[in-house]
Order: sequence, then structure tokens, then C-alpha cells
Amino acid sequence: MPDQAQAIARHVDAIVVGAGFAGLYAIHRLRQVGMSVQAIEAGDGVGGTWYWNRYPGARCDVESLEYSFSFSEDLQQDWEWPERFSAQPDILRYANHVADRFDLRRSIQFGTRVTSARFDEGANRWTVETSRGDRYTASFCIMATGNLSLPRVPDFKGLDSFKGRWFHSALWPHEGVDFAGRRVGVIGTGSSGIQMIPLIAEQASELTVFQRTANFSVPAVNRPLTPEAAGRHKANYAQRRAEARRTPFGIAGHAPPTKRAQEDSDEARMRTYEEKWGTGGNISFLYAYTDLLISAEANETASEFVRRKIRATVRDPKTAELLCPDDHPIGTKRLCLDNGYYETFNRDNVSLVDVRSAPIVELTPTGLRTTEREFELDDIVFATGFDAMTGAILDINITTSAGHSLAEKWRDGPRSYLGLAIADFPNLFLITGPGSPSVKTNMVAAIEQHVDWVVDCLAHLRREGIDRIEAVDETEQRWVAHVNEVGDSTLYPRANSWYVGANIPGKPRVFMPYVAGLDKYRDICDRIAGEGYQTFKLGTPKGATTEREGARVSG
Ligand code: FAD
Ligand code: N01
Repeated sequence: MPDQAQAIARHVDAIVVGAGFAGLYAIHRLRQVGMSVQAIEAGDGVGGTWYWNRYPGARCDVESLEYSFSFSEDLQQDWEWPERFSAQPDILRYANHVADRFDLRRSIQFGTRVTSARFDEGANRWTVETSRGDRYTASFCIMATGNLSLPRVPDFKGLDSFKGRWFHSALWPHEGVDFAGRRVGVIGTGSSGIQMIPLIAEQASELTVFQRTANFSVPAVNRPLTPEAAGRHKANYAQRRAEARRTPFGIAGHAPPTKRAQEDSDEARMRTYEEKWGTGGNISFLYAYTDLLISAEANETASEFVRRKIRATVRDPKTAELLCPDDHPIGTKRLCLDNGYYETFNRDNVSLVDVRSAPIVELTPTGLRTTEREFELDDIVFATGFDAMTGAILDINITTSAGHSLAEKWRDGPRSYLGLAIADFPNLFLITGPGSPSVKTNMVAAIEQHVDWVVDCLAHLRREGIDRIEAVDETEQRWVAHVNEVGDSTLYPRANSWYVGANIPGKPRVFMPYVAGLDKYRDICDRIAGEGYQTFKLGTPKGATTEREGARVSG
């Protein structure tokens, strides 16, 4: 590694950390307004989530025609999605296509992790250091580090002693894994576990699923996307995107519910849920009634409908009961979409082990041991999730010359203004940060909204000759209170989910997403921009430049 003190810093207008969908779009937009940009990506390729999560069955849970960029009409008309919910290799192919089509790669340094970022109050610039010993300085720093990008392997005793192979869903080998003839254990039954279990079951000689918490899942009803269906969608693509922008989840094509659950008779409600179950998709299901995520009583009708489906599908009554979630209202964790998950437990080579009543004690050289018994395993798959929403940001040592440290500031949980900016950390922006709708929406829609807002803001500052922008402490406090108030008016905080950091021992319990809806959030952001960003502390204008004149390096 080069001597860090001697490494020569290269200056750009903006550093972007991450080259997932957020980083890619940020590079494109920053260039459009004439700013020089350098992106730094830990992986060896673009795509973020879709670069790392290569486990069998990985696919999106928002329909591909919606879970894709809307910023280029040509791109959305040209690109052909093979399936209603496309699989990881196709989404990764798309990310690569976007990078090539818009010539983004030349601005990305791959295989490099940002380790620290420090703001110099005197010079109004960030210095960013990397795992390779590079140093960059930048006027602005944009964290496109992802909400689900720091994988978490539980701290099991004995992991090093295990003689078989082990994998994490988000660190999957690029060459794939052959499970044929192997005794496989999968730990975790979140979205990743639920997607991979049916496929691993088809290969493994024996599959043991270690479940701590049963999760709700509804059928994806995935299918090939015919040219006719895609053509109908594309004929009105611009209108559909405009419609999506006016919805809470950033997804068009689902009529908003008009009734509360109790306004229907039991029979009518069952018919509604049955129809939604047959249509497939989580948005469709949660859009059955207006109050499913607000009223516990209403929610219970939907929760119980799914439990009945599980009992009707899984032949062994004990296994079925174990698979029935009973500790959280449906939809308060991200509702999983599956392709034959519950049916998989009818296979002779699949068994379900409850590790809530008998927790895993340790990994052994030949498998693992719970408080009740030992399991012999050739392979262990951790589908155990992520240090979500704050993990990747806090993994970078973010400080300022005024003595502020983000790790210190967020010790009791994340605080931000709009999920976009942080008081005491000028010229730093988060894309889909905690306090924004982010993970409660179609993330590509949320990413586009955030990146557009940030780049429009930077272009405005440049026009005004302003080189500094900072969130104000009191405004930030009011925003955090508002995010909590909205969260508390729903059932979401009741679940022990990664939305509240419950999956990480010792992580402060804070409900992180803003759940008023992407549409309402967009209005708030637009109003702030329209009023000249007055809710922020802005630097003193130093004489205006045009966007083009302002560009220094075409990065
Ligand atoms: P990411 O895609 O996570 O990219 C962040 C990038 O930053 C990563 O490549 C990472 O390597 C890099 N990075 C992080 N820290 C550093 C550092 N210090 N230095 C250098 N590089 C760094 N959302 C939906 O809306 N619909 C879906 O169907 C959906 N499916 C999903 C399926 C899976 C398996 C997972 C895990 C998530 C899914 N999500 C889904 C959420 C998904 O994360 C987002 O949709 C979206 O891809 C996030 O893009 P991003 O660019 O913000 O973050
Ligand atoms: O992770 P998770 P994920 N012992 O945190 C269990 C997106 N995504 O990778 O609930 C035993 O949801 C843990 O148990 P518990 C999506 O937003 C989308 O599956 O903590 N078990 C849980 O069962 C999703 O929400 C898709 O009790 C342990 C599981 O591991 C997010 O990513 C696909 C354990 C982790 O579930 C994260 O999903 C994949 C321990 N020590 C991901 N520690 C789509 O379908 C953890 N667990 C689009």
C-alpha cells in the first residue's frame, strides 16, 4: 500500500461512494450539470446489490418494468426484461448496460473501499481516503453506499472450526455453488432465505432450514414478460412513471385501496385477499385495504388469511404451525415474495428446525449444535441479512476538522435531515439515507428522486456561487421527530425488523424509514428546493458562475 501521507490527492467537484443504481445515476446527473466526479466502488463491477447477491433465486420484488430507471425514455423503450420479476443476472446485465450506454465506467474506481472522509472547515472540502491508499479531495461527498450492502454473519462461536463450505447470501461466489448431493443448512428465513430455499432444496441431498422467526410470504406469480405485455406498458411508459411518482411506494398500476378492512364482510374480505393472492406481488396484497398497516385488527384479517394458506399448503401440521408468523403484523417487515417456498417443506429432503426455542449454540467442525442437538452439515448458508441502513455509512470513518464524528453523532441512532443531509457535516449527502422513504418504496424510484434533488441543489449552489450547504440542528431534530411520529402512527415499529435495527445485537432501536410515502416526501423536498433551500445553512455567495464555466475536469 502506498504511503498515505505521500499519496497525492486528486480534486474533483464530487466524490460518489458506491456504484449501485444510486451511484450510477449520480455520476450521470453530476456530469450533466458539468461537475467533475469520481466514484469509488468496493466491488469489481457495477450494480451494487445485484453485483453482490448472486444466490440462487435472487430476483426483484417490484416488477421489472417499474424497478428500473425512468430518466431516459430511450433506455426504457429499448431494454427488454425477460420476466415480470427478473432474476439477478438480468438485473446485473441491465446495470452493466446502463454503465456502458451512458459511459459511466471511466468515472469509477473499482475494487476500492472508502475508509475515511474528513471535512476541512477552512477549505470547505472533503478528503476521502481509500483501502488502496488513494486520496481525493472534493467539494461535495455523496454517499451512495446502499441500505443493504454491509452483510452480517452472526458472531457464532466455532465458525472458524467448521470444515465444510459456508456462504453468505450477499457475498455469493461469482462462479455459483453446486449443492448436488450435499447436506446443506440455511440459517435465516428473510427475503433472501425464502428465495433461495426452494432452489437449494432441488439440488441438495438434505436441506435443513434453521428458522428463528417465521416470516410472511406471498406468491410472486412470476412469469415471462411477453413482448405484447411489455409493449402495452411501454406505449404509456412516460404516463406510468408520472403516475408512479404520485404514489406512496413509487409503483404504478395498482389502484389505491378505498375501503377499510372492516368495511367488508368476512366473505368479501376473503374474496379480496384470494384475488390478491392469485395476482401475486406484495404491493398488490398490502393494497387490499387502506388500514392494513395502521390498524392491528384490520391487519390480523390479512395475517390470518396467509396463515390459513400456509396450513393448507404444508402437509405436516407441526411444520405448518412453525411456519405461521405470530410475532409481527403482516407487512411490518418487508413482505417476502416467493416461488414455491411453503410447498418446499413438503419435500422429503427438507426439514425445518426452530432455533427460537432451541437456539444455535455454536458451529462445530462437522456442522452446528443447538441447545437441543447436533446437525451434520457439508455446507452452511447464512441468509442472515445486513447491518442495514446505517452499517455501510458508519463503516467509513466520517469526521470534520471541527471535531465532529458521525459514529459519535449516531451513537444512539441515526439523525438526519430528510435522510439527505446531516447537521455538522457540511457538503455531505446521503442517497436514500435513514429518515427518507428509501426501503419502504420501489428503491429505484427513491434513488432517482434523491439524486435529482441533490444534483439540482448542487447546480443551484454553483449558479449562486455558494460553496457550502449544511443541515441545521433544530430543523434536523424536527425532521427526526416527524419521522418518528409518522412511524408511530403505523404498525411498522411493532416488528423486530432491520427497519429498527433489531437484527444487530446492541444496535439502538430506532425506526429508520420515513413512511408517509414517497409522493408526500417528494412534495416536501420540492418545496424546500423551490424556496431556495432556506431550511439549510448556506455559505456566502462568492460570485456566480454558469454550470459549464464551473466544470473543471470532465471526470
Ligand atoms: P447498493 O446497490 O447496495 O450499492 C451500494 C454500493 O456501494 C455497493 O456496491 C457497495 O459495494 C458500495 N459501497 C458501500 N460502502 C462502500 C465503501 N465504503 N467504499 C466503496 N464502496 C462502497 N429494492 C427494491 O425496491 N425492489 C427490489 O425488488 C429489491 N430487491 C432486493 C433484493 C436483494 C437481494 C437485496 C439485498 C436488496 C433488494 N432491494 C430491492 C434493495 C436494493 O438494495 C435497492 O433496490 C437498490 O439496488 C440499492 O441501490 P444503491 O445503489 O442505493 O445501493
Ligand atoms: O435479511 P433479513 P435478508 N440465528 O434480515 C435470521 C431485501 N431483499 O437478506 O428475524 C438465527 O430480512 C433472521 O431471524 P430474525 C429486503 O428488503 C429483498 O433476507 O432476526 N437466525 C432472519 O430470518 C429484505 O427485507 C429480496 O429472528 C438468524 C434472517 O436471518 C432485506 O433485503 C431478496 C440469526 C435475516 O433476514 C434483507 O433480507 C432479498 C441468528 N443469529 C433481500 N441472525 C427480494 O425478494 C439472523 N437470523 C426482492
